[in-house]
Amino acid sequence: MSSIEDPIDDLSVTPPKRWATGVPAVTHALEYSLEQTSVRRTALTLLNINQVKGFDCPGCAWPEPAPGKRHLNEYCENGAKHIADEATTRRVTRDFFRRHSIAELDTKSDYWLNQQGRLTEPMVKRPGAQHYEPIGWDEALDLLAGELRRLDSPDEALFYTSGRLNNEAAFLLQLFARAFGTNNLPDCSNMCHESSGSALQETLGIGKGSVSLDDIHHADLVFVVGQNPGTNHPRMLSALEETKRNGGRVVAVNPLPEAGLIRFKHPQKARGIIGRGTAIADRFLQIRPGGDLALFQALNRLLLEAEDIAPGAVLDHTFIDDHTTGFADFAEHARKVEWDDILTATGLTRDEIEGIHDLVLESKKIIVCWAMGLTQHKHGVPTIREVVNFLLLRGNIGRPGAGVCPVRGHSNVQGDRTMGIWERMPQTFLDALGREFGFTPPSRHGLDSVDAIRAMRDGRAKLFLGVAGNFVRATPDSQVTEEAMRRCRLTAHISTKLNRSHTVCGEIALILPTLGRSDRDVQATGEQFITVEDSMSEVHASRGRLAPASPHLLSEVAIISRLARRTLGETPDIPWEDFEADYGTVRDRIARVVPGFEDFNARVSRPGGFRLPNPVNQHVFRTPSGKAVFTRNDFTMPDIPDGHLLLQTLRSHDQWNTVPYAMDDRYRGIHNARRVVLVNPDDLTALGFADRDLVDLVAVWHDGVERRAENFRVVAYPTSRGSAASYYPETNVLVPLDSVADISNTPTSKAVLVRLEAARTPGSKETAWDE
Ligand SMILES: Nc1nc2c(c(=O)[nH]1)N[C@H]1C(S)=C(S)[C@@H](COP(=O)(O)OP(=O)(O)OC[C@H]3O[C@@H](n4cnc5c(=O)[nH]c(N)nc54)[C@H](O)[C@@H]3O)O[C@H]1N2
Ligand SMILES: Nc1nc2c(c(=O)[nH]1)N[C@H]1C(S)=C(S)[C@@H](COP(=O)(O)OP(=O)(O)OC[C@H]3O[C@@H](n4cnc5c(=O)[nH]c(N)nc54)[C@H](O)[C@@H]3O)O[C@H]1N2
Ligand code: SF4
Ligand SMILES: [Mo]
Repeated sequence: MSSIEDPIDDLSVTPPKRWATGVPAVTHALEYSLEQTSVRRTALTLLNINQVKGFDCPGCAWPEPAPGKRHLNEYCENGAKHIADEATTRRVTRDFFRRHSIAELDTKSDYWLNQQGRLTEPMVKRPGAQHYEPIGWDEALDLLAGELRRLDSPDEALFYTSGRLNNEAAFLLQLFARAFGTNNLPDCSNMCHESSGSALQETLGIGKGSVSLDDIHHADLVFVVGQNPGTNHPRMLSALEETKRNGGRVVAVNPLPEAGLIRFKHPQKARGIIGRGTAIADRFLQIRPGGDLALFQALNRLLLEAEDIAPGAVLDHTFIDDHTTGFADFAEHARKVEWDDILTATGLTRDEIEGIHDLVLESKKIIVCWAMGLTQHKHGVPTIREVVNFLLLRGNIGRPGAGVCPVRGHSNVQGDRTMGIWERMPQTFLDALGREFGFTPPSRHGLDSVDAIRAMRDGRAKLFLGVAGNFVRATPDSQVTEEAMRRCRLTAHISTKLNRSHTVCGEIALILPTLGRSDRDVQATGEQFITVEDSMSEVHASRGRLAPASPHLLSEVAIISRLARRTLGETPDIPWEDFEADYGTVRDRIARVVPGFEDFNARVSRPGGFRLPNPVNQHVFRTPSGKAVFTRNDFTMPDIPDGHLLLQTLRSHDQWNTVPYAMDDRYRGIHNARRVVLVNPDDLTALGFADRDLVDLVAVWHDGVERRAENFRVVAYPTSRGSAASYYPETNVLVPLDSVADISNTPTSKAVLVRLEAARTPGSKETAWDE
């Protein structure tokens, strides 16, 4: 890819912020909104975010407080920016595509592509063409259906989704894929919380978190591990503030001293606007990257030893005896973990770890929250299993104020899984689906995101349909992935905004523009709402309020239903037309197929919706033994040879996944640049580099292929020794496709072994800034 990347020469650096949100956050959100859209639309959108009769913030999966407890402004800076980005009044028209060839668009930055505005009508790139041209909906969907039918096997098709998709459309998409004959349903979750799902399913029998917002508020001790809530789940800080007000404590574990973890100013409260805000983390453990497995092993060893000294006073034996298996085996193993190993892996002192142990002993109710800092490591699954061991030891599962809290990313990523978006849905789900719709779903597992790339690369998959994401930029090994996509017969994307996945085309390519969460959705039977499930299993309705970005947009439900009809022909037991006309009929079917959704339409119509039961909270564990499982996890840590750094690829404050909104990362003090790499000053000296040097990042991987990201400005930064941090997706080119987490197959986006080299071609095209 020859994309002209973001400017680097305007870089300015200020000290990292010690607090998050407050007035500047509100100002920044309004600025972005007014830049993108009108005052009226800004007011209309902001007043409707996360309100009972409004729409669900598409910003992240953090839950809303109960209906009576919401603020008038129940949103954060980033939620507001996210909505403004969708509610923008800028438009991409057919004229735009006439003016810009696909090759030219491919040289533009991700930022530039997004800034062009909302997509307005279906477009096609025909074989050999240099430009997209307009195409009617009927012709577009006939073309796509025809190519699907022409495949030698349904398994040559891939149906990718991101967690932006709502429940109704997700349910229909997986129904369509399976009625077509494949389980090839890769999704963003494969690159996100798959490690959490794998570890929790195995140990607790369900791949979801067990806690509610109320549990967070009333916990004695909350761990926030591998997560940057100030940027990625801002309202989580309000929840943690409440934990603290109720006397609870917070431990943050991170290689970076992230602003929100240190201090927080509540933007909607006078205290937050004027005062110094609340100090969030009582303890901050600046851990080495990938050291979390060792940390929790250390805590577990300390707990076992404390129990030896005071038998019966430390562990919850009743819970362990009644509800778990594997304790003896685990305990024998856990006692053997060596302190030398622990201290090397974590980079912490024994005093620091013992200090946390003391907090644990003082706390009856403990919650561990985590996100990508744990999941995107080679040993992400064992790390999360060890977190579960830690909680099981003192019975911190299935009682108020305690439990597991994988903090989800995309607003409906959890719901999509519940609806069957998974390449490996259990047979019970497939049987129920087949019974309801009169067909036999395929039972062989489908391809996940990494395997989907391999299949396209090797010519085993030929047709790619992406719904609500940006596959080419979200996935690892950008060059390999782009070549793989270009090998396809057809690539099609159901999207709201222009992105790189539209410029990296198969022989034929389609852009199918759709409604966003904030757009009003009117079908034959009238105005529709959709539903989503947040990170804490709350299912609720979402209603768009704005006039759609263009009269030619179809909803995701409509596009999928129409495509299914054209592809599958007559399906007497699947009334696609009814589904499109009345989303309530989709929910009626969900109610009959998906456990926990009985009486769906009635229950979701209540203000605030309903919470799906998590059997773990009744001490019901759907594991083969019927009990929660202690596991033994071999000690392991990333190997960082001399002269190398372990690079983590993360989000700036001004981006939403693959989409940069601006060039700043305010809380970390980075301004006007994204091609920067944060390195500890001592590592820089040891490596022979200095602050602001221009370097190439070169990945080190055993296949000998050179993976290089050019022209990054070094910033001396207080990150933990041995680690470096840089933004995604600019650095995805460095993540080898085969570098994945054991078991979950998640790309190791937080653990890329790199070396720094003086920039090979400083001042090359890549450093220029275009428009
Ligand atoms: N504004 C905004 N909000 C978002 C998103 C967005 O792009 N923008 N994306 C959404 C999505 S899809 C997701 S999945 C979430 C992601 O939310 P996060 O997981 O918070 O996102 P990342 O930026 O990947 O940050 C990972 C954090 O883990 C830390 N970390 C890295 N390696 C390690 C490690 O080895 N150990 C420990 N303990 N910590 C480590 C990093 O320093 C960083 O603070 O956010 C969601 N919300
Ligand atoms: N190196 C590295 N790679 C990563 C990560 C990392 O931390 N580091 N994180 C991973 C994670 S956690 C995730 S979740 C993935 C994210 O991967 P994706 O979910 O695939 O990517 P997004 O950037 O969220 O997708 C943005 C596009 O979604 C479309 N869109 C937005 N709203 C809507 C809508 O309402 N409907 C439709 N149909 N389309 C819409 C727009 O066209 C927009 O351009 O990336 C993963 N990749
Ligand atoms: S915390 Fe997440 S869901 Fe809530 S307003 Fe902010 S971005 Fe939206
Ligand atoms: Mo994610």
